[in-house]
Amino acid sequence: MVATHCPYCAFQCGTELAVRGREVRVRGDETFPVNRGALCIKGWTAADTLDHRERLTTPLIRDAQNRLVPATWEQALARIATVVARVQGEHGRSAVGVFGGGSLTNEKAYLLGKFARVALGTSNVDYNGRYCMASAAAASIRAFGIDRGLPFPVADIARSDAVLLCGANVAETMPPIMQWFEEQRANHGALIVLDPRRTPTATHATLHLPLVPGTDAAVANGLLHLLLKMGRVDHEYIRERTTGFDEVRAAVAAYWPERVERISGVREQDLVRAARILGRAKRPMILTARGSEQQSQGVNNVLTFINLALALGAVGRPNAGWGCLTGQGNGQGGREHGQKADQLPGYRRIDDPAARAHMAAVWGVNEQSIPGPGRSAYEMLARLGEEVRALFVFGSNLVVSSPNADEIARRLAAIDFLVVADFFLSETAALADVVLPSAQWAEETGTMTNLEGRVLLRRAALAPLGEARSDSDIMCAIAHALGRPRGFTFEGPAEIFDELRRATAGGVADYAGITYERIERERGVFWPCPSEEHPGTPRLFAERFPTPDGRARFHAVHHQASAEEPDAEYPLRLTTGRVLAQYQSGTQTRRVGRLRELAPESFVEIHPTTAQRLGLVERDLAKIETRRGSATARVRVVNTIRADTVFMPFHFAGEGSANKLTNPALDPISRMPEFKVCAVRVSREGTR
Ligand SMILES: Nc1nc2c(c(=O)[nH]1)N[C@H]1C(S)=C(S)[C@@H](COP(=O)(O)OP(=O)(O)OC[C@H]3O[C@@H](n4cnc5c(=O)[nH]c(N)nc54)[C@H](O)[C@@H]3O)O[C@H]1N2
Ligand SMILES: Nc1nc2c(c(=O)[nH]1)N[C@H]1C(S)=C(S)[C@@H](COP(=O)(O)OP(=O)(O)OC[C@H]3O[C@@H](n4cnc5c(=O)[nH]c(N)nc54)[C@H](O)[C@@H]3O)O[C@H]1N2
Ligand code: SF4
Ligand SMILES: [Mo]
Repeated sequence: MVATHCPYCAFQCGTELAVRGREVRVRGDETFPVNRGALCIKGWTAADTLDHRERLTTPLIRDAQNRLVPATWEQALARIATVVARVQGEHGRSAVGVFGGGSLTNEKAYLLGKFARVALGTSNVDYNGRYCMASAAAASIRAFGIDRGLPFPVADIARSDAVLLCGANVAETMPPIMQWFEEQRANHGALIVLDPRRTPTATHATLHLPLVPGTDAAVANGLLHLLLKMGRVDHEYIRERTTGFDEVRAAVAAYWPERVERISGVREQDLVRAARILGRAKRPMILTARGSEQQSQGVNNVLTFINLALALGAVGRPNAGWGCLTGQGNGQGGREHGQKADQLPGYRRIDDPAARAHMAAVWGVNEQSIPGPGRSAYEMLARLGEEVRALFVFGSNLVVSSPNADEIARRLAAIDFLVVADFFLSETAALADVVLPSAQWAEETGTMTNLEGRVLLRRAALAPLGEARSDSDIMCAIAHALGRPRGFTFEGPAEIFDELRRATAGGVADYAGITYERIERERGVFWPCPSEEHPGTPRLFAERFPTPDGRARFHAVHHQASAEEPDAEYPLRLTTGRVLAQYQSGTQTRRVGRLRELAPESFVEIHPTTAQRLGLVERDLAKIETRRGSATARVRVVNTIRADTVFMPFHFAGEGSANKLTNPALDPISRMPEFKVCAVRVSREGTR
């Protein structure tokens, strides 16, 4: 029995693997305190991807006939070395870009940043977390001086007496978390869900607020307006632990309930009821996820929810506060160790001279040789072929998951050289010049940091299939092939982790005191953990905030319209998201039989009155069009969605791909694309 963790989402359920030869069976680990044995269907079926017949088992190289053909590692590495040398010789070092992912272990995410800065010497490295929780991260840093998604363990949910859950459909996106909400309800706690759809999560709620997509800030400001009027804000806390409240009080004065209803569609009486529930609560908790965050106003939206939590005096109090539900398996660790364009390991800033000096010492390089900040994810992709002429991708299927995906596919096809490391020939890998076969979750060891900031150990139970190699071995082999081997020789992941510990020492996300042995013994260790004697930090902010004056900062923010509002030509709003049985761009889960049966194809959810007006019935094929592109999807007529809004999952490629439609308008601070709102028109395409 090998104790490890699920390969998918940030809940990182503890699992036990029964291994016989190459046959692996997964079951929930009842002793792991986060999921306590529960798994969702993706976790149960995770082993189906391991020896799947479509696994990549050798490198592939594009030949003269434009076909991807099997090759040896030597051939693939030689090809990479030649082309990288040429592209960098002609266009400069930053002409080679690197795109990483939040599913990489901490060791790999750390090494990817080092690979980019030290082996390639490029400033252009970023990752798919920019599409995920970057808005929450930026807001959290502004308000609290630190970004740890949940500043408390998930078990705290059970003891909060009122949770406001914003843009999160956790019943489908991390189902085992529902046990904590069920416990909360059994303790007489209330749950308010803010979502344009009555999702499976909203059906568990005391109160569902079905807002117009893109209007979270108006709702949050409206709630604070009411709480002030009801005399339910904690003035003592505000005085002692925060700054900037007066500006916020002035700003929310303009959000009286009738106006909020006009903007957001949330009925006045429901808003008042929500304010009463929160105002009465002793341990109010506000949680946000992608619904509120993936917007061109994503940072502002989160700041308004943080304002609310601060005004209630909740942040830093046990079983209360604000938190972001991080999404990807290592979405938390993936944003700490330097695969971001503006960041060095330990959540240090790349433009901070002290941070640069520290990393230069750890890496044994000259400080001047470390490049400065590069382009953020979408900005790098949107300029492919101009500034960036060659791209390495580790852990993202970006032609399916990027907004305005047709344009990104055109850009990728036009660059000089694309290298993709993956387990399967993803839609992105299919466009590559060189494809490298990566080891999967059960074939390599490494640490993951879950949504609570708890560092966990994922253990190898099998050897990599065929000639697949761990991404860290791949990065090291490329560095050697490029003739830049220094700092790219490791005995194994533990040695990379030891370097990561030194790299993060003294940083915000300090892992210096965490060891594989401690993680095993203690069932995970919460960062910051600056020394081996330090117990780790499950809860933040009890005494002070890591800001210069120790106080949390309020931010006065106004509702702003989404970048693209409906009009006569495109009269409906499109929002996008997830379903239970598929994961992300679907590379893994679309290949698992049981998941494919549950969620076989793309669809569009439409309210009955809207469907009737458009002449659409259940199972029709609808054509969905925006200013970016057009998609075709199966109609689902549901009364769980607003009549002015349609919903599509983004898990599918080809004609049904939601991202052919989405708007790449970016949040000015986090550079997060507006996946959750754009203007669409829907018409009947036919039946099938
Ligand atoms: N089954 C499954 N689970 C997953 C994943 C997966 O792909 N599949 N991915 C993982 C990852 S990486 C992530 S980031 C998480 C995401 O987890 P969630 O954030 O829970 O997932 P989403 O479905 O993207 O969005 C949540 C909800 O936001 C609502 N929403 C849309 N527009 C708005 C808006 O303007 N305001 C508000 N308040 N809500 C809005 C949608 O209707 C949707 O129900 O899930 C993780 N878990
Ligand atoms: N319209 C719309 N678009 C969205 C979203 C949305 O809500 N709506 N959500 C966004 C969010 S929150 C996210 S997180 C992104 C995610 O979208 P992507 O960045 O595409 O993430 P994945 O689909 O997880 O892609 C991971 C790819 O890497 C491979 N992979 C997984 N683990 C590893 C590994 O360890 N090593 C290597 N080499 N490969 C690996 C998988 O097989 C897969 O092909 O999508 C974003 N796109
Ligand atoms: S909730 Fe997330 S971590 Fe748990 S089994 Fe499902 S996909 Fe895996
Ligand atoms: Mo995500």
